[in-house]
Amino acid sequence: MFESIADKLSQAEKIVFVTGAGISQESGIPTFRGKDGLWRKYDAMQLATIDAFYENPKLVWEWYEERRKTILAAKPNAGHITIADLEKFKRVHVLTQNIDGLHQRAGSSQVYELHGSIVTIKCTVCDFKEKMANSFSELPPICKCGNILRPDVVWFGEPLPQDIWGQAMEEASSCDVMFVVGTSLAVSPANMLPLYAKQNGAIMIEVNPEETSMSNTMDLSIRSTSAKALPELLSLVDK
Ligand code: BV8
Ligand code: ZN
Repeated sequence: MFESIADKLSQAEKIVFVTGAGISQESGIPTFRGKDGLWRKYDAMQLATIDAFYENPKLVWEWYEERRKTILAAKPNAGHITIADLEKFKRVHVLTQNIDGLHQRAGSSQVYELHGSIVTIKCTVCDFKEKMANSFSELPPICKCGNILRPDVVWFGEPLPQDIWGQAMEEASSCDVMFVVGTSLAVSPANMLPLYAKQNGAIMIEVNPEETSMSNTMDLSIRSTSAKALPELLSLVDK
């Protein structure tokens, strides 16, 4: 089984990874599923909305500040690092739903942050946007134009950044191999990217300890964790 995949992997020119919270789970960052998905008594899906923000911006900011501390204290794991290393031998693009920046910290250079980044802030009104230097004494922080600042992430009900989404669809539709790693594929439109690759005849490989809605359409679906399976799998690529 792996032999046939090994050949395809070695022949592949462009390899695309679609990743979700699961690839950062072994770096100590909670996923959105089950007990992980709860903060205080709030469901992540509730808090990650523009309505929740305007209803209680201080609460939403406290949630993001806590997540940012966890993320800045975390380190990329063998899953992130293996993907970054592969760039030495193959054209690699990472289409991630994660806002934690761990792919970039592992050394990946072609990372498309579909849902934004927790280390960038922007104004709710003017076009002010910058990387966060340090924590804010006051929450919610106020922009120099007098309006409140928000994390530069995509909340439910908000469109993805069109330029990044356009490029992501492009890469997904023109790859030879797509790895779908650590995502439940529960959130759209990101969960459509594997369909574009499948339609383009790409080899589809999934890494997830649990089955997902697309497991039975994969060429290979590995029930393991990303930090364990990705180094093994990518060791098959003859360098
Ligand atoms: C939009 C940023 C349109 C913020 C996020 C009803 C039906 C269908 C769709 C909808 C609907 N109602 C609304 C929608 C659309 C909605 C949506 O999909 N809702 C879902 C909940 C049904 N989508 C949107 O709103 C999107 N926008 O559609 O806009 C539009 C167009 C024009 C004008 C106006 C509007 C915006 C979606 C983006 C929301 N922002 N994040 C933040 O992070 O705070 S989504 C967030 O949740 C993540 O980014 C990620 O996308 C998602 C969580 O999914 P995963 O990453 O997959 O994580 P999860 O915990 O679910 O699963 C982890 C997996 O890893 C599991 O399978 C587990 O088994 C596995 N795993 C665990 N450990 C490991 C592992 N795998 C490997 N190794 C391990 N160690
Ligand atoms: Zn402003």
